Amino acid sequence: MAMTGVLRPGHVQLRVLDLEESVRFYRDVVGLVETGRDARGRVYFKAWDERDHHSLVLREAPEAGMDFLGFKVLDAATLDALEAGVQAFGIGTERLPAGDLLATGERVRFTVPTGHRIELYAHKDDVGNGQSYTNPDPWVPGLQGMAPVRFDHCLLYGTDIDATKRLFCEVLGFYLTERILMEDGKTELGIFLACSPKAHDIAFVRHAEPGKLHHVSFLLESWEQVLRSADIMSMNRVSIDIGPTRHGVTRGATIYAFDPSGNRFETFCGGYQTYPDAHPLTWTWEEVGAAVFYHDRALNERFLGVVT
Ligand code: M3P
Ligand code: FE
Repeated sequence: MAMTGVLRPGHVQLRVLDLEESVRFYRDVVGLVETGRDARGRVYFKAWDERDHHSLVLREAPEAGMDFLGFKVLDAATLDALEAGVQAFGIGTERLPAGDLLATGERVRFTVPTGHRIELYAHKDDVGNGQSYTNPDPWVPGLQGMAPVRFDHCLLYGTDIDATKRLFCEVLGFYLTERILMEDGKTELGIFLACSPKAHDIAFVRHAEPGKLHHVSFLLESWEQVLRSADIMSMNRVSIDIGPTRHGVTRGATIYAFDPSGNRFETFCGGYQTYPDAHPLTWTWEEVGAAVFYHDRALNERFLGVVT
């Protein structure tokens, strides 16, 4: 097997202001499948084509934002080895017991230098995608809303992206796919990191405040589905930030919009596939507009300022 170590972003826990309104939004409008509720009142969802129990967890809180982002790793031995690596890097870790998140094994949690809580875990129950593992049909009838196929990545805003990049690349096995430079032509404003052949599994933008969420992203299968998701946003009076458009960085065809609590989310398709031996792509400050929004070739005022 070629893919070892960290496999993929597996779950994100978001804070929402009104739980039931948010449940209706993520279930009926975004079109995720509700898979459980726990004793602490959290609600769990998965995208239809994911097989692990959940990829999104909602928690009601007075302020929006992200509690933590979890990555699934290959197995328990990998979890132990990466935990030791994070500690050797100089970052303390905490173990959360199996079952603390429904259907999920032990998690190793730590705070990265950008101020975000990141977790690793090796097990989550497989609940299937609604199709058989034998002779499956290609999709499941009766899906609601935008119906993305999977939770894909997060873009996080925080302080020390240089040290976070080192941690992800030197300890967690990620590689740099693209970066955006600041005016000085040296400092990285944004970094795009992959642990897979995706153009990014996580991205960071340098920001004065630690631990901020820019967006949670869900994958759709075609440009037509992206357009349809924009229609669904309009039908439901969802606040659209930008799009449909294309990112220069990663080449995804995208829409950014806001959930009822103001958390930004993205539905997108496309982007390229890559490998760890690919030369990272660099975007200069002069072209930052095209890097982020390829058609407008300019940032909107919300891109750098509005985060939760
Ligand atoms: C994405 C994406 C930036 C581009 C963001 C790209 C920050 O959100 O999914 O490709 O330049
Ligand atoms: Fe994105």
